[in-house]
Amino acid sequence: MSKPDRITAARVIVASPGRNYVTVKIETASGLVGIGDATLNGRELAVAAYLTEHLLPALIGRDPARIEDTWQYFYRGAYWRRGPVTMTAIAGIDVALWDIKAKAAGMPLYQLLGGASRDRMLCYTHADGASIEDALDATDAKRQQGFRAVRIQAGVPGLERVYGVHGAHDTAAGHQPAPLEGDWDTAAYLRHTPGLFEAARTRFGPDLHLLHDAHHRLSPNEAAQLGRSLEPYGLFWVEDPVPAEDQTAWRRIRQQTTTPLAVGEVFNSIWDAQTLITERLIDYIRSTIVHAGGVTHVRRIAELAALYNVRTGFHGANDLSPITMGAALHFGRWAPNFGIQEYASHPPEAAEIFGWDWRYEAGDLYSGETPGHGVTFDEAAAARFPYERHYLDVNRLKDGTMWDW
Ligand code: CS2
Ligand code: MG
Repeated sequence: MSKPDRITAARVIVASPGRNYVTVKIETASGLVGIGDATLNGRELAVAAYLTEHLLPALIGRDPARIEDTWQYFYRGAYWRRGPVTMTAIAGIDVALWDIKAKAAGMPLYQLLGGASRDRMLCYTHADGASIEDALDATDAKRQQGFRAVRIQAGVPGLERVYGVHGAHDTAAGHQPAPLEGDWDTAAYLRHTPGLFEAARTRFGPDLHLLHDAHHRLSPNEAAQLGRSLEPYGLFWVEDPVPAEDQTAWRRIRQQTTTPLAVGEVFNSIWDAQTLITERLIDYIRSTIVHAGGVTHVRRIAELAALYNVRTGFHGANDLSPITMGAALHFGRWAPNFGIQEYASHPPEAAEIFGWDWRYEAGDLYSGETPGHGVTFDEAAAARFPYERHYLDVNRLKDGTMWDW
């Protein structure tokens, strides 16, 4: 039996090509290199420190092929298990090790997972606007690019900002001093939103898949009202209608509306979704590879979901690096219960440090065939884009009460 390979080096690179990304790079004695995404938007350095101080030193000398054992070692060994920082850090290592194993096997990652269940993955993208007309014009522009599924968000009269869409801040000032603040009025939103989708159906007809993200802002009963008010417009899904800590609250929503429900981008373990999946309270699980412990753990979530006819709808905002998109497309190519992949394109500068073989065409995404996950990372180029502190926005009700963004 040949001598097992050994991990000889592992490091974290934080770079900001248009926005911050955290990348894990692992090297082995046999000359293999694997990379993983460990980006946690607004908390990047917390993950980088967790990796650099607490995980990567213990990687050196380990057999890179022992992915499951390494996952268990860092999950059970943390003692203080779960949470977004811990699970994003583990994910960065996990994806880099799957990249190495697939390269060692000379095959694209989807083959290692079990081969292709499909050749193309339906995707959806974002269309936002300050008004309904602006949002529908943005939607039309995405249709012209071939998208068959679009998430539509429109400004609500009386509110300053379009919810769920990051505000622009003065990046010339370098580190952002504090989060931008949004404003919110649930009653105004509930009055306004049905009109957005009535106008969308009138303009685009029945075939375009329409999605919407309520971004954690409603109560269960308000979410039930929203879902019921949108039933005439046949949405693909309403996402994150309520904060997801209280999984049982979704029973109320499910009893009251047939509008499909999606949740999970803020989840970081199977336990966050266990009740939602096993009680069939949702239709799509959005937990993705970078924030839910990597391929090793997300595979467990997807397999549990498959038992209950819940499909994947992975998070794919541009604060997840091209590495996560690459790994997600290999995962989506294999997963028997793949549903849809979110695709909000990365900043143009990202292509100066990442290279990828996945591609978009006519509303679908295609994984590559390169051994591994098919994404490359130019560490020298990354040095040209130093980290800058940027926050996720925060949100307040009109009376100043802190609310969910
Ligand atoms: C949004 C995200 O894409 C989505 O569904 O919820 O853009 C989310 O706001 C960001 O990923 C948070 O970093
Ligand atoms: Mg979302």
